[in-house]
Formats: sequence, structure tokens, C-alpha cells
Amino acid sequence: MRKTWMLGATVAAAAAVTVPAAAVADGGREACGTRHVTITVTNNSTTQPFSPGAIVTHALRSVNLWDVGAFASDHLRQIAESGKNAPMLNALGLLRGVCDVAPLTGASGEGPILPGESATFTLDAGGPFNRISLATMLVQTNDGFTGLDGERIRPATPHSVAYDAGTELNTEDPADLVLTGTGHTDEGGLVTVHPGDTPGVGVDLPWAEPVASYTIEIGA
Ligand SMILES: [Ca+2]
Ligand SMILES: [Ca+2]
Repeated sequence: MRKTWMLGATVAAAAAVTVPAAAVADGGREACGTRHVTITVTNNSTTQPFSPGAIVTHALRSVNLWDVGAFASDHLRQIAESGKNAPMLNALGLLRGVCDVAPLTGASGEGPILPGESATFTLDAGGPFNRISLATMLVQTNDGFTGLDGERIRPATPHSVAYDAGTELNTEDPADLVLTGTGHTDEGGLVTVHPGDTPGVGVDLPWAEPVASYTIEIGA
């Protein structure tokens, strides 16, 4: 919940400080959709589907999906623990500095991005809406996720490692994993870089880092 508050506070700060008042009043919003960004998300793992998630284009500092060393928001927790993206999508859609929001899905438009596969998404952008963020769960983990947080929209090929949301203990027990069980043990921790699969504990589904790669292209 703390991070949810931070999300809102960050938006207020961006409106007051980052985006000129005139841009917020009309010019900024009009600029949304004057350009497009296409992002291809590639799952580099051989073991971990990427769950349904969320992608958003936004102004600088208007969206902050997570910080390493801080508590995860409840919206991020629901993606990281269960692949439930509706709360995150709904919350992002209400933020003032947001341009476009889309569900992250497999290439067919639904389901996960399977290991070794890619999916491509095109979103509105333009003007001050020059950042892109996304989050998706590593499905066969307790609360592992990956994504981008405020990546600048420019032709680029960034990568991301897996993170641990710090909300569910990494039992790796099938009874606690979203595809095979409903169990859960609270972790009460902070977002960290994911320590990875522990061999011999629960299921053994390791992945190499960086677990995800992206190709960002700018369209007219
Ligand atoms: Ca965890
Ligand atoms: Ca294991």
C-alpha cells in the first residue's frame, strides 16, 4: 500500500515540477498519440513463461512501477505473485501523466509469452510522453517479475533481469506456484534483484540473466 501512495505522489510531483503547466493543460495531452512506439518483448528463458502484465507510455517520473529496496505496490504484487494484471492496468489508466496503457500478452493477444518467444506491442506516445514501463511475472516463481521502469523511448535494445517482489517467500514449492497451487507465505520484504532458483529446493527451473530483452522502435 505504501508504494500505491508513492505512485500517486509521484504523479502529483511530475505534474507540478516535470511537465510544464501549459503542457498538462492541453499541449501535453495533445502530444499523446502524435507518435507511436513499438516494443518487442523477448523471453530469454527456457523455463519461465512471462505472465499477462502491463505496458504503459508516460511522462518522466509520472509512473514508478517499483524501486529496488522499497516495498512493492499492491498492483505490482498481484502481477508478481499471480500474473493478475487488471489492478495495475486500471490504476495506470487513471494517472494524469500516462499516455497509453496496454496489457502485455503473448503474441496471439492472450496468454503468456512462452520461453524463447517474443511479442510486439504498439502504443501511443509523443511530446512529453517519452517513457515506457512494463511489468510481467516469471510464472514458475513465487513472486518473481521483470520489466522496465521509466525507460526512455528511443531506438534501443535494453535488457532486464528478474526481480523478487519481496511479498512471498521463495518456497519454489509447486503448491505455492500459480500454475500448480494456491499456497502463499508472506515475505514482508522489499523488492530485490531476484536471487534465482535454488537448486534442490522445490521445482528447479533456473534461468539465465538477463531474462528479458527488448527492441524499442519509434514510429510516426
Ligand atoms: Ca519472494
Ligand atoms: Ca529450485
